[in-house]
Amino acid sequence: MLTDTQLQTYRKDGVIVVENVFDPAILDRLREVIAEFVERSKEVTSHDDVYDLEPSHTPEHPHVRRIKTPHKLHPIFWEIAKSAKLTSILRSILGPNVRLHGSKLNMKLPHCGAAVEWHQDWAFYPHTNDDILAVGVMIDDVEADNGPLLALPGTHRIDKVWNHHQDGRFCGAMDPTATPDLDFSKAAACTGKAGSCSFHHVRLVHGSSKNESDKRRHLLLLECAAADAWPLLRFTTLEELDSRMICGEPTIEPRAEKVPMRMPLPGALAEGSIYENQTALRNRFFEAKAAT
Ligand SMILES: O=C(O)CCC(=O)C(=O)O
Repeated sequence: MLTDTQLQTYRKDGVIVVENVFDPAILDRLREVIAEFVERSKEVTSHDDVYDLEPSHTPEHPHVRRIKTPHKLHPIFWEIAKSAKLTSILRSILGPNVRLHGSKLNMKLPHCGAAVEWHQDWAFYPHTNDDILAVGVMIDDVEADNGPLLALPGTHRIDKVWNHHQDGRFCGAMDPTATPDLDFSKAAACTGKAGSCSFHHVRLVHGSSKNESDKRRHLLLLECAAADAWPLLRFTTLEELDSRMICGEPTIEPRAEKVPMRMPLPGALAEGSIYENQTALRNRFFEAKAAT
């Protein structure tokens, strides 16, 4: 359970970090599972349904940038999503009925972990209401220099979806030169010991810098929605939707709220992952920043 103060902070800032959600034993098991995935990536030479690869990836030096939808690939990810401590926090924020929207494991190796440009998750997956958040399970200690998630507090309360298009197509990122209403210097880093979790609102503006350090940073992102938030896109079947319930009961009565929306259509030139989508972005914040 969250304290009232933590809940108020989440409502005001749209982001909180909670320590000690997962114990060392499950993190060790998770690291072993990840190591097996990395071992198998040696057979892979280009992005596929499981792996998003760093440009430097080779069979000798496997550099995996992301494991896609890990909840579809190994039961440990459901064990984590449904763990008692995590579900009690999710219930405090989203109510009793919570569905997994999606998952991804972002992997930043020492000196080669890629940046993610500023964006709102909401721009990727609009729903009938915005009681949705992403949990960031810190598999390694996350510090200021190994590429933490960076969040702009309070931006989830601004009644707007920023433009994530370029040249008429979705590109999964905001042009930092076209956002005079945002002060990126106010970004807060979500840091914490391994086993801590960050929780960020689906409309919060956030990004992530490169890992310039010699420490690894693996972050498991679990996208969680109130069960009555129904996706406006990529809907498959009721059975599939209901199979992703984390806790509580599913519903066929979506709750429609007056929320700003902008569809991620037409789709990105490079599909597959946010890293691929964002390759189209001309004005880059993190690369430009690294170059100065
Ligand atoms: O890896 C991170 O720090 C977060 C990246 C992110 O926001 C995303 O993958 O949507």
